[in-house]
Amino acid sequence: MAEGTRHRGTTDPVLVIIPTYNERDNLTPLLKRLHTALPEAHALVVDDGSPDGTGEVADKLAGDDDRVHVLHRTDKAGLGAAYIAGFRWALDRGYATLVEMDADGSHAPEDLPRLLDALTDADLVIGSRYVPGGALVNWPRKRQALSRLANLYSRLALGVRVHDITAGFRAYRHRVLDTLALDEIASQGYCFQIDLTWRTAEAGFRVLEVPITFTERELGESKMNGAIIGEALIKVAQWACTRRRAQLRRNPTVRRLLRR
Ligand SMILES: Nc1nc2c(ncn2[C@@H]2O[C@H](COP(=O)(O)OP(=O)(O)OP(=O)(O)O)[C@@H](O)[C@H]2O)c(=O)[nH]1
Ligand SMILES: [Mg+2]
Repeated sequence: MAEGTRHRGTTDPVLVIIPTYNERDNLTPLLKRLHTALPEAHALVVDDGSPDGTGEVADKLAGDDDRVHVLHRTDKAGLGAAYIAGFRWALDRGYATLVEMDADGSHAPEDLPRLLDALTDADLVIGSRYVPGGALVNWPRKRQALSRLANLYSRLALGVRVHDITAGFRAYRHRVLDTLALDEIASQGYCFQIDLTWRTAEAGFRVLEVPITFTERELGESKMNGAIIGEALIKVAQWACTRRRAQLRRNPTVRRLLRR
């Protein structure tokens, strides 16, 4: 790995994975901001054959800058599948820190140095909207309510003490993603973030949240839809049942009853 991709000693080298679907107008300014904030980081754009030509914009950026890489996939297969492909790409190449960041400008690259600094004491750092200091800018009330509800539901169902479990701005240490069974992860939408947080916490890794300012996209369209919400509702309920069953099996009274 080139020395040039390193960041402050402990968590380097860094790869920022950016999934894209129809983000043509957002990509160039975002990468510019990223490399102003973190000149040494590499970026991997994972594009699912965007009809608007995002993939070609990414190729052009990669041609002009060695720090930019592109992974082309043929069909729109969801955010989760794009990230899994990006994680595998990064693990194969030995990046020590893997960052998730949306392409729509909601996640400010300027917040990344703080996330990476916090990773010195953690295995997963989540850029959180819902810890003191976190903020939302221009996000419609309905979306805020949905996000808050999804977080409350997931926290109660899964018992994970994370305030922004659906957040998509995160930094993982290599060892976390190398340990988790990526093959088993089939979540698509923001449920993917819940899925990974839960697995990371269950595996005993240290999860920290740092406040970020989340800004509603100015260009392009959201890919959020009813199917993504439905997926999260059903999957979280299933994981909650699995967790409860495991807790019961560990309970001495239940174990005695089962042995009879
Ligand atoms: N490669 C790939 N990227 C995707 C897919 N769906 C969404 N994305 C990207 O994932 C990121 C987050 O998607 P958004 O549409 O902003 O959805 P969101 O952030 O959950 O919802 P909003 O808050 O409404 O923006 C963006 O960079 C999208 O371009 C997909 O199927 N494949
Ligand atoms: Mg978004």
